[in-house]
Amino acid sequence: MKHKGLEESNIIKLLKQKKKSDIGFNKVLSTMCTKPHPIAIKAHLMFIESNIGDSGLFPGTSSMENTVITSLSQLLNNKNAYGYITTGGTESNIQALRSIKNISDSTNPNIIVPESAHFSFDKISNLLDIEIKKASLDNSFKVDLKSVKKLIDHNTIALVGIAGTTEFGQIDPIESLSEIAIKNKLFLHIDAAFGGFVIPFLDKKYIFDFLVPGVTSISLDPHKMGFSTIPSGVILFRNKMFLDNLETSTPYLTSKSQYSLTGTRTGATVAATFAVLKYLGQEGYSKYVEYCMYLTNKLISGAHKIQIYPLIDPVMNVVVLQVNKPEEVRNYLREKYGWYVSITRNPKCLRIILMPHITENDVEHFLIDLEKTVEYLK
Ligand code: 0PR
Repeated sequence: MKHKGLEESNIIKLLKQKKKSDIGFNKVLSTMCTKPHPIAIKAHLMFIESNIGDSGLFPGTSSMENTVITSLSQLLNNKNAYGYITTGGTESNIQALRSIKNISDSTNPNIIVPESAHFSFDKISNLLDIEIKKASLDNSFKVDLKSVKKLIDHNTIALVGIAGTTEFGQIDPIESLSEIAIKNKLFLHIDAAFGGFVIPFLDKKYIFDFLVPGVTSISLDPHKMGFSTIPSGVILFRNKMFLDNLETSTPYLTSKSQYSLTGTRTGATVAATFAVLKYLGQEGYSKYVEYCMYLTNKLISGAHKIQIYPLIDPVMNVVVLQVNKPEEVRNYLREKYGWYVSITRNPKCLRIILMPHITENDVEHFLIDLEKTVEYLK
């Protein structure tokens, strides 16, 4: 740090320069985030200094958090769910498993997650000292129930199901996982970080939430398909016991205890999430999901025309395309045409997320560039 500070205009100039080299969202088909809704940005800025880590100083912000938790609990079919606004899917998953570990009395606990689980579960293994057993997938890239059953032993404390897998956008068979969990007296955490703001608004109905009796917790992220600002996630628990098991006393704060992972906790994303939920309502979210699914279907039918086929019929706005030399295709698309796509791990395919910042025109141009790329790399 220099001894003397700079003038504001110089700082703004610097910031503009830095912002210019960020890619942002233009031609970005690899991200599960999108531009926050303008109302979320407004709310975020209004509450930029709010810290609900010391919630007694910010009762207004705190009441917005309660409203968000109640609204999302209702959306996921449990009027009595408990939870809080986290920094995203990783924190939500950590907290769900931390609570489960605290409740269970195993000295050497393990959990069973699908092979398709997000890498946040590898962090959980390391942080919480829980063994992570990975169940294989079936040919539609859902978790294979036989594999799950085989992995259960007397140290297993929980199963994890994914509603909207990071790579395939697939939904695990949550009702069957619930039956296995109940039969074996295991907790069942659902990672709906991506799918939580998609599945309830799809035309086709999938049962993945608290309606399923064995489901004990669900993560869903307002900063993905929820149009809120980063960092906002939500963890919901079926009942209060789970939250109680995360409680830490905070003797010198305005509140007696905390159950969040972080201490100081921004209220800005709480306000942003509150505002965008109020603004869009279920109707607004349904329209966005309908738009993303329209783009998804447009991409799939365009791909068919150039003899490129999806690995699975897309369930949500995640498309996995089978191409030869996927890494080279990805690199060429970026270097030659400026498109950002990613690659799935197993099998290696192109992964494309049709987020609301993508336009119809983008999809058309992408298909043209994809055809030229595949032709060039033949
Ligand atoms: N669970 C699932 C199913 C996820 O897809 C993700 C993130 C997480 C948990 C973790 O959420 P946080 O990253 O909020 O902690 N999925 C995306 C991914 O890893 C996140 C992402 C978003 C990555 C934007 C890149 C990007 O540009 O692919």
